[in-house]
Amino acid sequence: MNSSAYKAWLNYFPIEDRQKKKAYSDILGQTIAADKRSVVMETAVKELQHGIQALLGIDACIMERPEDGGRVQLAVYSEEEGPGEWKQGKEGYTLRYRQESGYGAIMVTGGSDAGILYGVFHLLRLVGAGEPLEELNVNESPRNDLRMINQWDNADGTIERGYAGRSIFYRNGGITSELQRIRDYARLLASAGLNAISINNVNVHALETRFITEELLPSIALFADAFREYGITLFLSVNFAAPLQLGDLPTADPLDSDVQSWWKETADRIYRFIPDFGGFVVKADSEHRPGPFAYGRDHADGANMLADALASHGGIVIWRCFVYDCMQDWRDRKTDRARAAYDHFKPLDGRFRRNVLLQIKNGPMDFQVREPVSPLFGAMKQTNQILEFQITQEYTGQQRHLCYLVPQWKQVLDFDTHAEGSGTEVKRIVDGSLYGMTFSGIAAVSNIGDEESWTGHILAQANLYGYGRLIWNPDLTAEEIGVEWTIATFGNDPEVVTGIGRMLMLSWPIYEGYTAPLGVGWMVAPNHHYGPDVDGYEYSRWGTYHFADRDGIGVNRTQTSGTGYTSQYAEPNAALYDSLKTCPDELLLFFHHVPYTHKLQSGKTVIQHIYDIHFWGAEEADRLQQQWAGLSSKIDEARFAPIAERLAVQAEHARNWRDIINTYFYRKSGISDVEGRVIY
Ligand code: GCW
Repeated sequence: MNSSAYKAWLNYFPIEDRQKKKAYSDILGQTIAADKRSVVMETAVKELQHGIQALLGIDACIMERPEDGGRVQLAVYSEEEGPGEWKQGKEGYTLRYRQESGYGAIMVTGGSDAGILYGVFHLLRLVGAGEPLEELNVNESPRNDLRMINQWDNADGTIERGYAGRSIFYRNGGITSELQRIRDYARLLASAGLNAISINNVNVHALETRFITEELLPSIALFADAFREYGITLFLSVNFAAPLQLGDLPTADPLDSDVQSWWKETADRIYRFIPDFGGFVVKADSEHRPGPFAYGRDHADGANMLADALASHGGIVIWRCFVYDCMQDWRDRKTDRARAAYDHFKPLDGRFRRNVLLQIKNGPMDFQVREPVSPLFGAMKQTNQILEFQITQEYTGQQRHLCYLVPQWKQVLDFDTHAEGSGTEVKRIVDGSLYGMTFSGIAAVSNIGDEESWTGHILAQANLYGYGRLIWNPDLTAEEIGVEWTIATFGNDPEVVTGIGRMLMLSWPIYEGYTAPLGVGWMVAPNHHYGPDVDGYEYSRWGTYHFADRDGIGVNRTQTSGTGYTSQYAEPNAALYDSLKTCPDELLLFFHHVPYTHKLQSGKTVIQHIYDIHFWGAEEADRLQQQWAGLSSKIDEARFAPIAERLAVQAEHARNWRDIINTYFYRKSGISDVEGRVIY
């Protein structure tokens, strides 16, 4: 697989400008000197050589004696021996230009071999973008320690919520031995700055429960080897009831000493095969997965037991907070799914071991196109936390629709929780700095499968890349990341860069526009979650309702007359959301039930907003298609055509969303569109 779609943002288009090419060649096209050759350093050198070859058509040679120096030098510095300005930490790096007598040289120095690998990818990205190297002076270090990807891949080869083919890891119940694709994936992830991966679905079925056995660990270890080459640590999702389900013990009670020993032996076994194994990801007592509740124990008991098994090896437990009642009665108006994570976990603050992290979804529900930020961020001051995003577009168009999610994630990271007064943004909580957490970071559900393009919709590659770049540095803007990605993926023709940039940046508002309005969410068909189906979840057990009737719509989550969810936020957010006067429009229906005639902050009524935004969204979806068509001469056919096809499908489905949603609310409310547009 060698197509432009497969290469994604590592396309490395040959430099055509002759002057630039010469300037780069003089520096990069000569000699490479690299420190001690660990696996990751080998990778860094290989990537540098590959990039130079692709960009400049030159085979740079490797110095036999690195101490003699080279035009590009890769060196690890520790804090003590490094240059004075060194503050980068283990995965950080610096890129410097140095004028030697008669020639220029580039120094890539890292806090570790992984730092150097990141530095090499950065250097190549700059060259690909045509940036000058003279005066190069870059200092980088990741803001988040753990920068993780979660695969929701199943051993049968399917991917839960996967929209880009089947698993690259498993086929027909077996673990693949085709490691090239795995290595290529590792390469993409590392080049976006990611350093950890869990390789199986959090819903751990019978086959995957056996991944921790003597029989299957050798194959799992091969994955670990492939990821290790790129500085990526491997994790497994485990089944809390494994000792029971594998037939070894009559119980999985976390306080039972046999269970504790079973997990210790299991951990010892795993580390025999994978000495740098990262640890476990656990979905317990959630959506019918087994957990400690069956034994009258709580989440701290469960997580700590696993943490103790891993502790002597330096492993960690990532315990998910996606715990709620998925057997709710829709007639019961008091239970509020949004409250669940906080209600379950907040009382346990302070009880978790140092090597446990709680993994919290960005919002209180489930990766909707718009949700408020989970109130758990900032609420648990004595507990390590990791934030969970979803790159795979389960509720955001399933990679048939364009939806660049970086702006959404950016809003989450920038959200001020006020947990310690103003300036307590989510990004400062999850990077561990605020509460001095021992482990912290960000995880996200992957959007890749075995399709040639990795992500199905080629433009959805921007989400995988953008995720990595944003969590490396949450202060980057979504626009900057979009531009960087476009240049690396399609080259730096200014028309392409602005055109695609505009499409990316508008795509989330557009998608939100023609789907679920004002923070209400859902309105999709049960099971596969592709819409529109306004009442798809209205009378079901999942706790996700909009309560639309002839008079109004929305969920009352206020303190006085609603579910009280708003009180889970610190002030002033609690009051802000609680009051109809101050609640932001985009989240109005998440927090309040209002009449269709209620006036938004924007001055429009709710019903008119619904009509307007749906007409606008569908029109803009059409325009995306036209914008893309305008770039036809500038994009290779192999990528132009499939993207055009997706955009056509999107425009058609957007019209469908528009008409169904508008018609539904017109029929419910009996209120006409003031502009008299067609509603059925
Ligand atoms: O959104 C829901 C998805 C499930 C998923 C679950 C979770 C892996 O629909 O498919 O299960 O979230 O996050 O555990």
